[in-house]
Amino acid sequence: MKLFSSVNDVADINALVKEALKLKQNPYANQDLGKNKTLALIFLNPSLRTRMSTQKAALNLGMNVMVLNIDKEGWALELRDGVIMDGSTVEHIREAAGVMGQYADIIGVRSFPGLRNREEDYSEMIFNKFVAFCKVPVVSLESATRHPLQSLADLITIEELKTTARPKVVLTWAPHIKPLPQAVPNSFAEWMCKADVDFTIAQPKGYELCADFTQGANITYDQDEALTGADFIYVKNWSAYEPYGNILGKNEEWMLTNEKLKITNDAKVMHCLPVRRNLELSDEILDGPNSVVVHEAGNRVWAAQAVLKQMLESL
Ligand code: SN0
Repeated sequence: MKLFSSVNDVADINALVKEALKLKQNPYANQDLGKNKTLALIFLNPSLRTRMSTQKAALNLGMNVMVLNIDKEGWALELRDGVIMDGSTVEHIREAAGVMGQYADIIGVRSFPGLRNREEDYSEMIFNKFVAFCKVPVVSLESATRHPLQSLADLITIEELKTTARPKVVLTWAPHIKPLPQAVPNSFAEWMCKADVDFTIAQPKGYELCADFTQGANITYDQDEALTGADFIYVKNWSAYEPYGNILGKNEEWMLTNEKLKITNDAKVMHCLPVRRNLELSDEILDGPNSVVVHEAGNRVWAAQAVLKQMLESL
């Protein structure tokens, strides 16, 4: 594997999940594979799970790891071509990414969307420039429109915890005070549409995701209808795709509670984290027996390790 930016870069998602679960059983079996190989993790935005789990995954494979919080510790990056750099930007992404490719065998990049210019965000301008200029394999650590390592960890979690062959999985919108990216729900939707699950998305009117990511999903504005008989509930806020990046009212009644769990099949509750308690998800759910959010975050290691292993094998 030379690029991991979406589910479309994966030849066989079931095989990748199996590989991840095998690594979970025997994390240090491939210590020689990463010997003298270097992973550089480049963050343009904050991270806890992605940073630590990807670093741990690389160490399990015997790799060396370098982390650069380029937004705080690097030179201010210029992304546009053909401009006179007489303002605040110091270094062009062409040189910056090119240099990183000299130091690393694999590069991971995190870059959130600006949520102002939809065309720019959905063209994955920043992520694609890193890919083009660094000239080594690149793994997405969440880009403007997708978070594939998260989605792979989510699928691993569902595979591990499911009690029926084809579980009902519901992605439900949750309230928030800030406009958040569509990357996590887009990505979760496109992975679930390819997985062997019965997949439903529930959201208030106006929060429809870009249809490119939701082909084959059941889509409803009725949260109760969606939750009925659910085996897994994936809770996430996102801002509107149209008008792009907007918040369309509080919709506080969309927060999941124990009362709402009664109509589910004792559903397991998932969230990519970070989660704002009692805004997106109630204390009673997060501290109760149905929450699997910490277990899910634990699986981020095996998702990253399965992907890095395939990349190392193709170097
Ligand atoms: C990010 C998102 O894409 O929704 C990262 C998720 C892995 N979440 C946030 O930016 C949360 C910010 C906040 O203020 O709650």
